[in-house]
Amino acid sequence: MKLFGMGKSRSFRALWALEEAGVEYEYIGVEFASKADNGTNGDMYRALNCQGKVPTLVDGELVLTESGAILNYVAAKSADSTLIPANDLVRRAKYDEMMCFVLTELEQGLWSNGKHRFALPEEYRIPEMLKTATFEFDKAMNTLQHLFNGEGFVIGDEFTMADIMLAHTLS
Ligand SMILES: N[C@@H](CCC(=O)N[C@@H](CS)C(=O)NCC(=O)O)C(=O)O
Repeated sequence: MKLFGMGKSRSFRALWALEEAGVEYEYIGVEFASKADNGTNGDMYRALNCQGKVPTLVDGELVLTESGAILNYVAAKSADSTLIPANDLVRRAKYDEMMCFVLTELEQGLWSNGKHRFALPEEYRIPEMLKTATFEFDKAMNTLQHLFNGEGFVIGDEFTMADIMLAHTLS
């Protein structure tokens, strides 16, 4: 497997997942917004990921974008079958709930904050969005406390990819 990523970004959660899974992989660092051979705007990378975002995982013919999908795929490839609940329907449902919650609710306020502080081209940044983003993040953090009390692991007493998703997002 090959993971294309960049330092402090969502690719770190995919890198962490590969390490936990104990699978063989090669990490290929890319450079944001560059048209160079290793750049996210270069032809090679755009052919893999049309948005020029990270992470991207390549496994043979499979090209996978979206960090949540990558975590689930890597867990399924691992010899360690505990990284994603497989046989217990209730644990799997709670796992999916946390993955979806982090990606759609918790990340939203954080990402809006990042986008309007540095990620978007300056002409699209709206300073007033920061107040809204903080409001939304606080709401999501309140909900998180109902989903997970912070003790042990996110899903019962075993470490899963949901721990990576939540810990990486909060960090
Ligand atoms: N939903 C995607 C988001 C990926 C994403 O936005 N990655 C950021 C880095 S954390 C990126 O590549 N941004 C570059 C850009 O927006 O052009 C995922 O979870 O993988």
